[in-house]
Amino acid sequence: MAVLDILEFPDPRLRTVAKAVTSVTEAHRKLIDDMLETMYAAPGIGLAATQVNVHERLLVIDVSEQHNEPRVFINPEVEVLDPQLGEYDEGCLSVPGFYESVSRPQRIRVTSLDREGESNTQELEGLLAICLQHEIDHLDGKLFVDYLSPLKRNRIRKKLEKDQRRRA
Ligand code: QAP
Ligand code: CO
Repeated sequence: MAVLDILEFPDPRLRTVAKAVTSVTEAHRKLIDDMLETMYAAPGIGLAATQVNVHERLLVIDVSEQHNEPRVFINPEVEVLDPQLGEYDEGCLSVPGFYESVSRPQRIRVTSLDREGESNTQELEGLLAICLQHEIDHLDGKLFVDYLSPLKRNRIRKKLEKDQRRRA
């Protein structure tokens, strides 16, 4: 297993639209394990393949307190069950140090493949539903900062660019 490098906003590679996984292979299972290790090391509750510069429709989530309920979603397809929006203070491993309120549907149904390539349909709510939508946005090249005002987004971009220059 390995901790992978995470791309940071405003890296243009985060804007890539990921391609569907055609069949789940041993290489995907290794990527999943590395992504879980990377997420737990951060620590974070969700990580999309896009964030580690792999442009396939695959993401991992663990919202449990003990960090012992890893979930994998491959080729996720979401249906909104309740159009009622809920606000949540979101963060992102690709936007370190910033948390802002974002509104999303509260209840969703998701159909996806698991690490064995089996199809599953689940109804999700709460933080899990929010996190899944945040991670699917990554697969579509979107970030939570896209929901903020241009003023807030530019402030975040400038601060992160400065941090990145300092580290380079
Ligand atoms: C997405 O984000 C998420 O700024 C997952 O300095 C988060 O795991 C969806 C993290 C909240 C919904 C609600 C962020 C770690 C982790 C940071 C994360 C940081 C260190 C973010
Ligand atoms: Co994120």
